[in-house]
Amino acid sequence: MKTDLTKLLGIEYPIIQGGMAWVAEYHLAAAVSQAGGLGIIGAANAPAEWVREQIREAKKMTEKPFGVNIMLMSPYADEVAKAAAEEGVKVITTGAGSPEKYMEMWKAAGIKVIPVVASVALAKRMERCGADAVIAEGCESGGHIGETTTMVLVPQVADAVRIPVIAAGGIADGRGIAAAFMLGAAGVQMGTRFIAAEESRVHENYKEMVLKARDIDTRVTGRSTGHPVRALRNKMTGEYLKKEAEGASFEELELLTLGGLRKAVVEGDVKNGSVMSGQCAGLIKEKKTCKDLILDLIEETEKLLKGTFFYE
Ligand code: TUI
Repeated sequence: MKTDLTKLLGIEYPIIQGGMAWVAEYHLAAAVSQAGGLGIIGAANAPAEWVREQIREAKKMTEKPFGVNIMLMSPYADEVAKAAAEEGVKVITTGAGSPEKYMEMWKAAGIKVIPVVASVALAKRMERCGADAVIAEGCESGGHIGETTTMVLVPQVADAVRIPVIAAGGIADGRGIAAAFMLGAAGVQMGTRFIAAEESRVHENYKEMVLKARDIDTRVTGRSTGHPVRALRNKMTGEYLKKEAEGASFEELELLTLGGLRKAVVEGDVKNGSVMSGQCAGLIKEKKTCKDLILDLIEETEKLLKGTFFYE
């Protein structure tokens, strides 16, 4: 399947795996790249040494391109930005901020830079400062989110920039991918769907919770603090939202989430931890290997697109 995105990155299928904190480690990233998509190692809040090690391990598992996601709110963002360039990573995606100050260094190293944006204004700014593509991420996504849905963000970003647009947020099957193309995207980024991949090292309790989730099971905490985060509803989100409604301070609320993602992903504490997930969890019913998942997604997408174009 050829699109402007597969051509830009030299990959077989226009599917990027989200750079999820704690979840997107090298086993998952290498499996996605081996299957013809673009795997991503999520640097999240980790120091540069951890990221270097991850990149080296991924290279042992695949010769295909993979990327690193740099979470710009991380205290280690500067050193990780430099380390990723030194390790010869082919693609960098960024989240939770603007990567303008690293752009010159990354472009000089020949890296394809793809920032995640949640608004048209940031998409335009990213194109001006040399981004190769943008990921337009709607608020159906898990984790840290913006205000606008995928359905309305993607076509507005596609109208505003000439570089390829990748749709993210709410996409978990071939119908979502086909819809993203209709909205003007050249590819998709999927996060939650890959949590339930066989190769993902996420705790079984977390995977089970994603597989069992229904349409209405996510909650957004932190709207009042300016750090909205979407996760599956549990004891933690219940307590958080109650405290938030009572006007609790930022510090008190932070105590409830601090280390919460690690608790859920690594320890499997899906009651007190933060089980970050997109709204599309309700669409995900089974675990699959990355290879089966990507091949099934592409087959379903192609079938739908053919149906669309032959319709009279
Ligand atoms: O970054 C994400 N999703 C994330 S990061 C993350 S780590 C975390 N852990 C605990 C608490 C908080 C975060 C979990 N999920 N997605 C990409 C994304 N970027 N979504 C929205 C944005 C965004 C928002 C505003 C990007 C830029 C922006 O404004 C930048 C500017 O300067 O205007």
